Amino acid sequence: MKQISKLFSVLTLLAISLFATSIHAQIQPKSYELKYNLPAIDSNAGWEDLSIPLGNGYFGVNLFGGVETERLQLSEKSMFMRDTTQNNSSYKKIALTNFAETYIDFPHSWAGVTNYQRKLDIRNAIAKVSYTYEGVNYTREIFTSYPDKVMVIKLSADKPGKVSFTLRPKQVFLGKMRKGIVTATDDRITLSGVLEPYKLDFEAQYRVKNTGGTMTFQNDSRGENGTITVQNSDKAVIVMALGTNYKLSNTVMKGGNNDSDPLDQKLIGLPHPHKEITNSVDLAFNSGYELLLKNHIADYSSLFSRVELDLGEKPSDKTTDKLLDDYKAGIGSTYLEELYFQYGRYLLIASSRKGTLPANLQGTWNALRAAPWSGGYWLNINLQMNYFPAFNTNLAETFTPYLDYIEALIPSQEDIASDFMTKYNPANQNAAKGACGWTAGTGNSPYRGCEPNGTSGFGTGPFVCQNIWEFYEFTKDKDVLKKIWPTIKGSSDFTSRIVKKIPGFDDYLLCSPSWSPENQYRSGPNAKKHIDIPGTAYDQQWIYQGHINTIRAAKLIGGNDSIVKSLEKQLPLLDPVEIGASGQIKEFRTEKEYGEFGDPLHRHISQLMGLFPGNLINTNTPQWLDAAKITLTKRGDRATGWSLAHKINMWARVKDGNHTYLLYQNLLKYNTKHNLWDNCPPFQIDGNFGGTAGVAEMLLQSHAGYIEPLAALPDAWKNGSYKGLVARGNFEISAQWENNKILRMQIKSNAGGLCRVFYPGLAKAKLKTLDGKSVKFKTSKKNLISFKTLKGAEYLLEL
Ligand code: FUC
Repeated sequence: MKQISKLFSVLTLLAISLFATSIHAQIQPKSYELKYNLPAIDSNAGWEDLSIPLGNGYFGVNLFGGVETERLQLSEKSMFMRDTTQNNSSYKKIALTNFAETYIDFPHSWAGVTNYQRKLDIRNAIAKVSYTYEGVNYTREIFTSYPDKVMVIKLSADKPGKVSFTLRPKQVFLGKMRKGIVTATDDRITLSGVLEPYKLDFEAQYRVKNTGGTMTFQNDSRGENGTITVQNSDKAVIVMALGTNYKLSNTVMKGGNNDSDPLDQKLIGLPHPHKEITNSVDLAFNSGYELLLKNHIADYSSLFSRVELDLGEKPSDKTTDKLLDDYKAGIGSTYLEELYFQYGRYLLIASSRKGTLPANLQGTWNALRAAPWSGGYWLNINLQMNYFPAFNTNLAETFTPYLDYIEALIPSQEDIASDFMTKYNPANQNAAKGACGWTAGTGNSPYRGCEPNGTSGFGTGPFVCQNIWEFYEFTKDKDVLKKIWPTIKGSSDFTSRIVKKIPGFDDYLLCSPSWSPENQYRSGPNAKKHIDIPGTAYDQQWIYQGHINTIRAAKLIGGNDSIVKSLEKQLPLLDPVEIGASGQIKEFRTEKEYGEFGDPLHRHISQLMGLFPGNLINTNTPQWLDAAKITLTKRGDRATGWSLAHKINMWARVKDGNHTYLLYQNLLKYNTKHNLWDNCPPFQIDGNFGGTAGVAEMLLQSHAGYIEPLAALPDAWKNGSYKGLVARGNFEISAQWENNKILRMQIKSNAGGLCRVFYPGLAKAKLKTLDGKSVKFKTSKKNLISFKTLKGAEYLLEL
């Protein structure tokens, strides 16, 4: 017996030493939690700073964790209502509004509570509130499930008969623009109503199951405020489903672009969500808590657990608010830096899933009558930034809502494109109305597109397409390529027609009118003077980048599309990057010294779009890369949340790890709320997503034709490892490093094909398959190696 067990341990050791070569086996999944020892204050400021966000793509929930009353505030991305309390800027007139509130009243009092904890487990997307009151330990568990389309709440106590509460959903902001009621029957509460002007029908249904004790329902005399009361139960489970009659389509995106347009009632005739919601809530009710939880964890963790990052510290014991405040005071925490990175991935999964609308300016979360900037789809950078981490942090599935949305938007934008052609370049129109491709502008919503203008001009379409093209670059999926082709082709079709020669600007083909987003006003004595200079860097770089992407796509599609020739002919005339007298990349064509026009510290860094998210400016264009660094330095290290996030990605692309890290620290220190939400200010989700993408960009780059691990590693991240980041070509990369140098890399080839990797010392590395067979590679330039991969195979590089 003894001998057998000895043999067994020898075999185990052998197995460990064989498989120890896999980096994955060595990275222990760490616990990531937001945690607090207080409820969030019940106010708008408390919502923004300390509530815990949950979401399943379809809807969002913010948990406050009160002891007397729990507040679970609900959001849904199509809940647009006219805000009659605002009369200024148009973006505030029809805006995303709070879906409703869910209150749960308990016979408890904060004064008698001990051991209070409120947390969000990011690894499983489950929130928990627990405390002791009069000798009983109470627990609430809450999650939102994508597969079952419901919110699930479990209320329990460690002594029998102690669970008592009243469930009290509530309509908010009722008035001329919002009608609605809440009614209860048996174990069900229905909250329903309609919003103006679009005639949006909305509904939520709750069902309650108690174990032991009693359950009763109540309605007020007007039948408008139904509640359910559970008394002396052992535990209870509440399930809730919600939805609206909104359906994303070309028709819904057309018309109604002017606030008094009768087409504003555009949802009339679409089926009421009642049936679907009844179905979801009843199915969930019958499934029971355990099965719902199992489905949820299986679904969520299949996405979340693909990526791990370990920078050396154990999970902190501090509450998240304390951890952040200490960080602001200069007490570093690589755990917080990991947490913020992983939280961005959590938020993307929570706000963008197949079949839902894309993540909006606040992801999906909004407690206000009218969300700031309408809670819409802002295309001068914000929506694009939401999806910066979709591919490199291994969440490509979250991208489909973006693509669906842009596809629905295009028909109305085709008409706009024709109008602009007639107005600005009729000589080149050459096509019927609606057949000149498409163009985009800044302020879009689930209900309408918009025209290009000074906040974002003709470069916006190709900017939108950059994410779309990367969907293919990162997945190498031929079906994706076929699907995205008409969209990227349509964008280049328009931009190739709109550019023209302008007297006094040599033979170049320039965009005119042309704007540098939001930075069109001269600062200083001539403040507010409009700048009207053709061919801004923003437009020229995006048009150039769009042409390159479309040409590459066309060649892969195999068709001999006539557009390719004309795009290729235009490329040398687009002159996308010009270097000025300060060594900077010029933002405006007639600019000499840096900052001559516009605000030199402006949050939009439009002249560097070709650096990130574009890839025109890279190590193969060293002069441009140097000029990009000069420009970044001049733009400064402080800005709005999303702007800092953009700078993080750009500093990573100029390969300055320590400066990138400084910007990442600034984002955490100056533009982050205690629930780790990005604070533009106000709260905007784009900074979270851009920050997460930036960390990935520090650890892995692949935009210059090869994979470069730790391309911008800061000294502060001396030792570490990561698993599962994705490089273009669909290579999943893991790496381990010590003293800022890579020891080993693991490469999983998801699509086959040639793999090119650059890293100092790589020419001398050993390459083998995961099961130990050595593999030959070619060294083309110093330390740039390449080898053929088999689809599905994994490789190890040891330095
Ligand atoms: C762009 C930015 C603003 C803000 C808005 C939602 O217009 O310039 O800073 O983020 O989007």
